[in-house]
Amino acid sequence: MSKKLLLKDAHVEGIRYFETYRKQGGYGAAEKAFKMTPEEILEEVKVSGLRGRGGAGFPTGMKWSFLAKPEGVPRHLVVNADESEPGTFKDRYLMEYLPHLLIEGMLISSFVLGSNVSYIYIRGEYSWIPDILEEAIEEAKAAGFLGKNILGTGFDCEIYVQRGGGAYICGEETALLESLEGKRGNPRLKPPFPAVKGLWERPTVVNNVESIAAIVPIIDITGAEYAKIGVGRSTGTKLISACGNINKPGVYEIDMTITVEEFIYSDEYCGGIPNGKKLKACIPGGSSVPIVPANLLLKTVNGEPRYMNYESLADGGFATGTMMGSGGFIVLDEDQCIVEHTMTLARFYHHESCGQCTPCREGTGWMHKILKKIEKGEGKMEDIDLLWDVQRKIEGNTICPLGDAAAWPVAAAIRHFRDEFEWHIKNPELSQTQNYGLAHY
Ligand code: L3W
Ligand code: SF4
Repeated sequence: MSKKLLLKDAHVEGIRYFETYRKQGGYGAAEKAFKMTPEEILEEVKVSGLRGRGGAGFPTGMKWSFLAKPEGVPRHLVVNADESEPGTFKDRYLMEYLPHLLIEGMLISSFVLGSNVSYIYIRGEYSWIPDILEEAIEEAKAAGFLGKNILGTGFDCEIYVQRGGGAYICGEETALLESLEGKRGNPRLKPPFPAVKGLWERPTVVNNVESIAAIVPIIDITGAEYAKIGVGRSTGTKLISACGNINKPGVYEIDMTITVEEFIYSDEYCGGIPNGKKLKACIPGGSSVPIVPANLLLKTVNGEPRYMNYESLADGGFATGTMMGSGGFIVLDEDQCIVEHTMTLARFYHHESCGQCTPCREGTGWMHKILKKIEKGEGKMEDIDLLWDVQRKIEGNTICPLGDAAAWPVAAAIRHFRDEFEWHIKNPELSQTQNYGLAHY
């Protein structure tokens, strides 16, 4: 059984409220941290090996150490709670059930970074969660864990919650900052990175909800102990939101040593596939990461079992591997149509493109059009090559990763499931009425 660090108290009744959270030992890590220097805490975070839980897996301690500290310029911590990646709902769970874990993590992180005013930028569609967060902030403030002169240390910290307008692109960190400044959420060119020029051109650290929540157990058990959980550079625990054709959809905390097979089939996690259906494919890290067929999902290119961690999922690179991404684990059984699925994603990315870059603005639209044509049984064989060509022209040629995120699913679908695209073209009359018994397992 995986060790629980973040969700260990998730089912304690009333854990959403300060009193219960405190009774369970809550804010103990903050009290411990305030007896340390910011440099000592930063060292713990570095030693823990924590990697960003939003998708990129960038080492958190390293990001924090990049924060510029010009004299007299305020610095900010911004929590990215704009969780909009299809298949990803683990931050929602954390904020809804354990708001104080996030606030305690923010308090410790703000202390390290020297942020007296920190923000949570939350996805607009999570309309009921800002009230939960704001209530928790008020409770923490009343108990002296936020506000002025926290625990008599002289450190001041306020946390504000900002609701997004419901645009996927505002999860990209620089678009988020633009939106937080009150502007249209268009991504900025990087560099400069937010750590140097972020919110209102001030040095800013943008971290995912789960990354900041993980600071609490790191301080509780020490960075060295946290690093012992997991394997290699995949340290600690990771939240996975599991959905699709599984018996037990939900949010699971795993320690990154379990195999993909165990995650899908064991009763502790997804509980297998309904109606005894076979596994066709899976997208393990949110819609932006490459889809992987069952045979490559259950073992690596070297024939080793594939594990639920950053390295093992990426084994083989983009040709045969995928990514841990945000941990949005989408399972597709044998009845699912890969062409339809890829078309749905293409429609999403086209709709969500901010339109600044021509390859993304135009390319996502073209990919959607071609996929729609093939899916309806109106495609030609050349359309598959055209689709491949369009996605190639997007990848690496845009301001932000949305372009890559739109291209990768299409590339992976053609690479692994070309026969399904061909089936649609060869069987126009069956195209919309029948699903596909093509074997990929
Ligand atoms: C200072 C440097 N900072 C890098 C920072 C950078 C950022 C972090 C990672 O995209 C991925 C994307 C989605 N000095 C720095 C530096 N940084 N070099 O490190 O940067 P980067 O560019 O590798 O990634 P990103 O722009 O943060 C995130 C993928 O995640 N994704 C998206 C999921 C969506 C959600 C959601 O809905 N919650 O997570 C899923 O896989 O495609 O590739 O902070 O500033 N030299
Ligand atoms: Fe906008 Fe797409 Fe360019 Fe990102 S890649 S800046 S979403 S047009």
